[in-house]
Amino acid sequence: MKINWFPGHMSKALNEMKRMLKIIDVVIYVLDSRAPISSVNPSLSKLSENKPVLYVFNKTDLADETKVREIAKNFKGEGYDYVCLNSTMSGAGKIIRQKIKILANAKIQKYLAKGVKTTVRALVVGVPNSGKSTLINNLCGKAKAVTGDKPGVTKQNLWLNLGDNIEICDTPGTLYPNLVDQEIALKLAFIGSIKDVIVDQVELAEALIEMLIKLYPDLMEKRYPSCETLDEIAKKRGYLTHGSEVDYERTAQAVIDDFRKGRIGKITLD
Ligand SMILES: Nc1nc2c(ncn2[C@@H]2O[C@H](COP(=O)(O)OP(=O)(O)OP(=O)(O)O)[C@@H](O)[C@H]2O)c(=O)[nH]1
Ligand SMILES: [Mg+2]
Repeated sequence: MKINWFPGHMSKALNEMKRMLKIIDVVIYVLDSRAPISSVNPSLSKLSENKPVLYVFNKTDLADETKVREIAKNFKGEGYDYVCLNSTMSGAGKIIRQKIKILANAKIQKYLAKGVKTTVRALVVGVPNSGKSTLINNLCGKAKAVTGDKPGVTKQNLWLNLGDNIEICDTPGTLYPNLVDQEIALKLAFIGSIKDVIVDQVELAEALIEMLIKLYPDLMEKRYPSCETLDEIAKKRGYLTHGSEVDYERTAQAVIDDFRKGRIGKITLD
């Protein structure tokens, strides 16, 4: 199985983001804490290399917090910083506002010296489904951006005024033209960043089980006692077709869904 997903709207979105860069003061880079390193997209990193960046380790409620904090520590330095949060929690936006102001402080002070209160413009980027639109709605205090439990929901840029002299732009989730590293591709597929219809769900679930048994054996044993394969999980749960054959598709969906909903536990795969 070779996983790659780079539809036309992503290429268009990346080009548009490049064009917009000159009016952007801060990039808000939303990562999925269940696979934070894999959700660093080289195209987006290149785009933001000369801008202050706030890395948002999102979906911490579903992730292995100790591991996330360990990884996140490396995302702080001159001109860049991070926060770990759950965008569905009310109040999570407050810390983002503060960090935007700190990262854009040079511009704010420059204008203040001339007696002008300038507007700070932030661009929210990230792989599909990482929670960009949810984060923006949290910042707005209203559901202004469309969100959804699948990748590719946002199709075009959306500028919103947050008040307090901050404007923010939601963008479509983007991947990159050639997902060479198939381990990264798998992790992106596990977290729902790659459209399910283009990935064989049975192979995906088998790969997920194999990876989780290595990394989180106790959580797997708790969720699927004495099972190490899709076959065993299917039989134990009675997921069989009418002819009493194992229903691999149904079992695969159940396992992937268990992982995505956090039912196996709080997991981070890098
Ligand atoms: N548990 C949990 N779910 C979240 C969090 N943030 C977002 N979600 C959910 O993740 C899904 C995707 O959220 P969106 O905000 O639409 O993601 P997006 O990055 O805008 O996605 P695209 O527009 O497709 O790139 C939705 O079902 C959200 O409810 C979070 O911190 N924790
Ligand atoms: Mg979106």
